[in-house]
Amino acid sequence: EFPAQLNCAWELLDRHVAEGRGERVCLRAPGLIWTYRDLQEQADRIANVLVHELDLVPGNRVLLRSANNPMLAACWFGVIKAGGIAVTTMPLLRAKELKDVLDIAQCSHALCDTALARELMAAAQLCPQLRHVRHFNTNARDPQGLEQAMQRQPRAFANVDTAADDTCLLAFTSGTTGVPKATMHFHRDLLAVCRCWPPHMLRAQADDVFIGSPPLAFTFGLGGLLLFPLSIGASTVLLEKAAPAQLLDGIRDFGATVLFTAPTSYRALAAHGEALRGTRLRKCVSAGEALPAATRLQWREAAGLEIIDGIGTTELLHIFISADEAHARPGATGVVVPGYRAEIVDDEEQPVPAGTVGRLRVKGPTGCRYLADARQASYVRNGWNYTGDAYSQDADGYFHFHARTDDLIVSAGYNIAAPEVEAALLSHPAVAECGVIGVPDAERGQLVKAFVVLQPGFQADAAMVRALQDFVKQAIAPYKYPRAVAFLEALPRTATGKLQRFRLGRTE
Ligand code: 3SK
Repeated sequence: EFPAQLNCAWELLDRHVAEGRGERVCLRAPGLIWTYRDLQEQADRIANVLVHELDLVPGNRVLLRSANNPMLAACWFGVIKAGGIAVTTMPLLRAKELKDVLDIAQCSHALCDTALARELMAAAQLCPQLRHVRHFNTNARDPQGLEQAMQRQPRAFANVDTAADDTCLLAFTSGTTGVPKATMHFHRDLLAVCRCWPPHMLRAQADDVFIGSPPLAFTFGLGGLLLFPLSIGASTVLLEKAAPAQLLDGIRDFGATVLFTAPTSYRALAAHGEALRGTRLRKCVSAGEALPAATRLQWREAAGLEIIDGIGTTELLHIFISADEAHARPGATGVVVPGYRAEIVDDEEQPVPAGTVGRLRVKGPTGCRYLADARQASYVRNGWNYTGDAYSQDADGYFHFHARTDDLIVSAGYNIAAPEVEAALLSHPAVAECGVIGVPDAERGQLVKAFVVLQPGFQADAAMVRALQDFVKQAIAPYKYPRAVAFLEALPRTATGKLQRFRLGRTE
């Protein structure tokens, strides 16, 4: 489907300028508007700096470190135009984690927002392979600043003639276990994801304005806030801080129409139903963790909009099961995205009948390629990607999430999906957030234990424990109720917002 030689920056960015759309608004941020021509110029100058000042050759890995902002997008394109490999990192990473990324990816270059320089500089001391670091968003007098170097370079750059199968992105995943893995993605993968889920499930238009919270270092954010809007010539708002209050301001101030965020954020935003109803928002996408039916309902009532749910993985780059607004079913993630195949299989890798819970496996135009990691052999078997999720499929082809395969609690012979108990707890008015795990128990093998963050104004006491237990027993099969309940101020989450259940076990 793709020519043997291609650089994805052409289709995502340069094509719009070449075809007369250079003056369309491409990126927005507080106090800043860039057209497609502006972004192209910035990216071209960065590519020139990399090649002519910093000796970058195709295949070199360039670590990118920044909150979501236009310069990060320009750096991302600059690296890819120059034939480099963008190594995107979560802004919250500390020196130790950055050192792991620099080592695993063998980065020779780094482009870093000056606001986040400290931790990177500490990591750089320990990584001799890192030859060049440049900072951006520096003050105008810094001679080492990337912007100053850009001014010394020509305005145009001829993209390196890369192969469709050349790696252009290393995206890291720590999953829920905490041990980082780099996933390799080719130029053609970045275009393939733009042709699968967005036209079938999102159906955005060139006049849409995208906004959201996930960092561009998380492939959910990279797709939703950069690849997808640019692939259709739309515009995108990049917010450095996208907590619910800032997101709400952004939706209002920029007239955003398409929102990408996670269930936790939808729950917080739902509290501002009135403010949301006056906005231009028309499409709301949720991924990153399972969307509880209660959150879908809460959002429908608050914003008058249906959530487009989806599951993707960093390994497969973006969403492969989803349902648009018209086909959403509470409690189901959706159906397989055109272009992908998905099946539920048992432990012997045999497909199971409708309604039976098993392991989800997926194949399609994108797939897992870990960089030098033995875990490749268990993720990809016989051409199928085993995502580590326990799902069932109903007779209509809808996929229902049950748990991560390692989130299944086996208690007194019962299989209990932690997310199902969490969803039940979340529909109690006193519960703001919760996480459920199995803890060792002499009698039952494992015991269901809930860690609960209460809404303001509720009392964390024995009466509340009993109330929550009774509530869960009424909501789902009573054997699933949490026999132990602890109250926390906040839940441990990954930088992408995923609940880290393995850390809950250590909070005791
Ligand atoms: O974690 C997810 O669910 C996800 C969703 C969309 C794209 C990428 C990812 C990792």
